[in-house]
Amino acid sequence: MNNDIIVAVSTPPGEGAVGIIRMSGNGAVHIADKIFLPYNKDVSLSERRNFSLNLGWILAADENRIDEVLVGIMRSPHSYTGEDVVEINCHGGGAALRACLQRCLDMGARLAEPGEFTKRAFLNDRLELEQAEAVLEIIRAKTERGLQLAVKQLSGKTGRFIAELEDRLLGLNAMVDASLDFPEEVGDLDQEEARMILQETIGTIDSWLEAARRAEIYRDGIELAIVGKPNVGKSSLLNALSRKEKAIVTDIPGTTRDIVEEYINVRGIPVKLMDTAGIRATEDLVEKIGVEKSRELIAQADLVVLVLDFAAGIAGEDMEIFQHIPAEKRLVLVNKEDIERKAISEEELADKFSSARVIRASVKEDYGLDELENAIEELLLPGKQNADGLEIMVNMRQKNALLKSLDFAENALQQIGKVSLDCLGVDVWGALESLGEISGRSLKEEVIDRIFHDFCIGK
Ligand SMILES: Nc1nc2c(ncn2[C@@H]2O[C@H](COP(=O)(O)OP(=O)(O)OP(=O)(O)O)[C@@H](O)[C@H]2O)c(=O)[nH]1
Ligand SMILES: [Mg+2]
Repeated sequence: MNNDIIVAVSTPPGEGAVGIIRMSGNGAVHIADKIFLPYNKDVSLSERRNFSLNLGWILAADENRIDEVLVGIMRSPHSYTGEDVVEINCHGGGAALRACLQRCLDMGARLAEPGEFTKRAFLNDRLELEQAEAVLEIIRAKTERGLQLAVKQLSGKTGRFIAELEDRLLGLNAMVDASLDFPEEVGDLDQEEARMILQETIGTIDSWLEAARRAEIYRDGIELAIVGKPNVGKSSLLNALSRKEKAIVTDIPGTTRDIVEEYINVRGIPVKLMDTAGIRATEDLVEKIGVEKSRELIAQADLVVLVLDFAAGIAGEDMEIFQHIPAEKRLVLVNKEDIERKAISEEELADKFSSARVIRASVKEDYGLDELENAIEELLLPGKQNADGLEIMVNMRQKNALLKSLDFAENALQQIGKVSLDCLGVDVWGALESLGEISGRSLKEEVIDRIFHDFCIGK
């Protein structure tokens, strides 16, 4: 095991009431002792109780006081990393914190690499691999909702789920191996049961990948493009949704030339809004470039709101843009509902946009925006009511492992009865091993145990 002492500032950069320096490694308390002058000089830091908070000063090399601090001690193994951990609570702000950090380095600690405290927690069996990964997700979570999901993973939900899957596949693996190695005692493989186990496995992995896709939306957010003809109220919509006066709004068509971006939070989903130049056939070179960009954005965005104007009616250009938007990304917002003389009828809307969700709104009077937010959520997370709470954080590595496992399981299911037990075993083993990449569990010994346990061979 790595025995050096690592240290880092563990609070975010910038001004704050307190800034915390965290040091981990056996001997960390000793290092802190050398640079710390306690209020109560009779008892040195090394002699203090575990989990005590100790008031005093951090001293410079020339014994001048750098900062008044509170030092917390958590000795091995009862700490986050499982090693001796010292936390020095300094006053926030750069200078004192940096000087304290430097003193720890002077005394022989080294600067921690990103994520190294969590890595040590994993290496010292304080955290499961997924829990360690969840900690990193927590640090990165963008919205409250994303944070809740990360916390859920940390509590071991993922771990239990994987363990169940592994267990089922281990059973199947034992069935295959037993029929292969002890045909006399065990007989042929029960194909019906094997099929059932594989179907269950595939179903579970599928639903898990779906839950992961939902969680990804909360974690990574989506991009939403606002498109439509000039002057329909696209920039007004961006301003209303973000509650800022970010984009310029005028009654002159062609006001927006560049793409204006703003981040908002829709029911916990981080959404990047992109307001575009009004799309129309034009001779103006600058506008033409803007229109071209709008087309690109439609392709790139996860959702597209086509804004229409009750005052202006539906033009050929509107239908052309609408056709450009893939069906699963389409939302139509008919704006300026507040005006008296409407140029768009209900029949026309029903007729032309039957395949899309149509929302009547007045950005000016703050009407219909709630419905728009609902529609965004429903398009992204269909069936949310039923599936609420079933989101699970999965990172790239875990997702790839799941896809691999799914692949093996599907192969195995197809091959039952068609190939030798040997070949079937390879796929079942592959499915298991891919899951092992997530749990970090080595299965080799358990497989052997299972054969002897389930079939009582060699009793
Ligand atoms: N009556 C009424 N006017 C609105 C509403 N929403 C926007 N407007 C007005 O419509 C005009 C155009 O608004 P913008 O938000 O600049 O429209 P845009 O689609 O961004 O226009 P371009 O940038 O030129 O493409 C402004 O005068 C707005 O005040 C609404 O709900 N009702
Ligand atoms: Mg605009």
